Amino acid sequence: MFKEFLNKINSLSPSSRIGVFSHIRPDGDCIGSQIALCRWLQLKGFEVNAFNDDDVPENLEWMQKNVTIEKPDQGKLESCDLFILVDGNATHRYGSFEEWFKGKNQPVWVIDHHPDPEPIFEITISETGASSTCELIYELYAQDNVSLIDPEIAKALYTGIITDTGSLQFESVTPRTVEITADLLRKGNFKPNEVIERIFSNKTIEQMQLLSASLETIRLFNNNQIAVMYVTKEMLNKSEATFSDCDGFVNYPLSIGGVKAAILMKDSGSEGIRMSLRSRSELDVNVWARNFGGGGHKKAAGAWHSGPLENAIKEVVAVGVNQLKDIDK
Ligand SMILES: [Mn+2]
Repeated sequence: MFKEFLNKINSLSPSSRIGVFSHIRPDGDCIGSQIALCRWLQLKGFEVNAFNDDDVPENLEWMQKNVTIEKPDQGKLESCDLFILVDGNATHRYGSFEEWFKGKNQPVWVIDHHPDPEPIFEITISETGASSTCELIYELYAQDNVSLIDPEIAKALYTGIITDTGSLQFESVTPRTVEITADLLRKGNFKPNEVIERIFSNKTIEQMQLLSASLETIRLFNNNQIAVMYVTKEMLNKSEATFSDCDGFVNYPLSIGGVKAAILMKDSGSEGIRMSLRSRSELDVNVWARNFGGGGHKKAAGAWHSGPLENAIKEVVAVGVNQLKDIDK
């Protein structure tokens, strides 16, 4: 999987500077894979910069020990000889980098597990069968020298696998994923709760109140097969929460018996509605999201609608209902 990648890395001058990007609105998998890849590159002797336009979420900040994720700027970007993007396979997922990189000569590589990579990268490691990008970074270590994985790296990779698989519950989990997870626990010499509590047990009362209000918005469509839940700006104001507090909310409507797919709509009024689509059936939400300028995986995707909310619900649900009809044929 990493043969060409390793050959090319090993042929770089040791003084090369490598810029590693994680995608905007970062999650556990992209930050975990970014940190673990940066550590590997550092251990190989390279100069490394870790970039993201956005702040690292509070519950993931602890991962930055030997690697600090910084905002990209002109000077730092110019000084990089190579860029590696993790956990997103299109340049628009990397914020300002997309504009900056136009017309530049530095090679760009990508390591990712989302379908349909943009065909523009010098090296594309694209494994849609992998549970997470962190699983792929583990394979990079395994193909190079697995004993380089220390507790810091193990915890970063573990975090990404856990967050991208709903704690090893999703269809994307294979025996290999579980083997890797076990090996990370061994190499990192830590207990799962040590990491899990840092990631998940950090909810605020504002978030709980927002969740409570959101649950009341759940509506079911098409014989209770599609669930829609929403959060509006007014709801945020009332509970003094932010849209980032809605992380994971979509799993509640998705867990209703008989529901095949669920959507969380985050309505910012004039700025439109961001949507998270989740499936636990053959309904492909990547295809669904592509109707609304988005995409992702079969089971998890994101999209956008200009609003207003009731129109969005009507139009988005209609597309899902049609997809269900095609499946039933
Ligand atoms: Mn991922």
